[in-house]
Amino acid sequence: MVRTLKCMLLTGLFSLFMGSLVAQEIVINYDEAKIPAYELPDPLIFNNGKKVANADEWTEKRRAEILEIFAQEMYGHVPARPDGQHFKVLREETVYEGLGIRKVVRIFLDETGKHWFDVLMHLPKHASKPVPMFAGLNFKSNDATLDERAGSRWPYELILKAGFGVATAWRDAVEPDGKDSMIGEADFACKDGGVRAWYNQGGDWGAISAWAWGLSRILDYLQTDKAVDASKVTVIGHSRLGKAALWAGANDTRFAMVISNCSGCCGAAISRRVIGENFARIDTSFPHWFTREFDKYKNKEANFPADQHWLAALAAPRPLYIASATEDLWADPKGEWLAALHAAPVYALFGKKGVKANFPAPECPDFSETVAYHLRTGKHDITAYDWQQYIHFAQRIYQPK
Ligand code: GTR
Repeated sequence: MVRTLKCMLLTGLFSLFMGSLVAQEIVINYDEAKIPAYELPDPLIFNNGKKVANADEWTEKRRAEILEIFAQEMYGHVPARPDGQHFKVLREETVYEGLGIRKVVRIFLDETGKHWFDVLMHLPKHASKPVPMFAGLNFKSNDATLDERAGSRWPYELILKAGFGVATAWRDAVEPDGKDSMIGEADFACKDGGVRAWYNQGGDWGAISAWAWGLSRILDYLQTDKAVDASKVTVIGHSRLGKAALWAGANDTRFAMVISNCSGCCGAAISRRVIGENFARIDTSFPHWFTREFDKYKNKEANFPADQHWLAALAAPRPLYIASATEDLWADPKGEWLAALHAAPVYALFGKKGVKANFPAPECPDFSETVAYHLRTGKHDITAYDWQQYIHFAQRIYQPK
């Protein structure tokens, strides 16, 4: 009898313990059949409930409302260009058997000379006029991209041969990708503490906003470089840096085109599908990417006042390219495509078209209109295949025959 009681007590305690474990567990769904019923919010309804009537109302009023929602509730505000910013070309050399020029430019963020990050540029050597550019951050360091070119993340020769230049800076030189990067004294802010610690004018801004800010600083430089056609700079990014590219393109309309590669949750993927990575997971693993306001949406995607097709639509009327990979279920390929699809009503205000109505098969890029999408066979990555599609798209847009 005593034994049975003891046993019951232990079982009770055990299930209580397990219960609290389960409560803390973040459930990840990969089953389309288990996606909750959801309704996508309409980007063309003003906060006051009125309908956006035309392109001017979008550009002059609604766009700013949406930008503010993402700044306030998800990423934090992106501050303006810092005073005293200036540039210095550190090195220039011919590379790839005369195909290109490699240039390293230091972006000094103020007059002290203490706060800076470096941009690695490749430009076609024999261009007869200023060239269109791709600009994006990298994960491992500028030098590492030189080794990654063969592995196709940064296929420099491919890009140069197509007549494009490409500029990149190391993500961590702008803002380290660590949870503690808000903390600490930063003398060389952009080397050690990160730009948020030094230039804390954005208030509570997450690393995604800091990276977006860094991308705009690269564009500031590109606007001064005579070899570059600054009216044709495409902001591009993969994964977390794809989130940053979308956010940079939303904030800074000087970017002429926006490319999101496998950007997933809080990038291009529709959040209300709650499939693959979700708000609770991303905000637990990477709280430093977001403003603290975002915490309240953990397990509450449907409460978020926007969804990611609104972020995609902030690229309008500029060309937008979203891409996914078949095995990248964590990033929800279908959800990324749906954001491209549902950005269409905003593009339509400008007489521009979005993607076709059917989710495309792998290796069947849908890029004949202003919003493009492709699904690549394979894993979470940015590959030469992806770059080839982006180049084709950009060639059509920038160099019409
Ligand atoms: C994952 C993260 C994603 C994505 C990815 C990446 O761990 O959950 O949101 O950004 O990292 O950046 O490679």
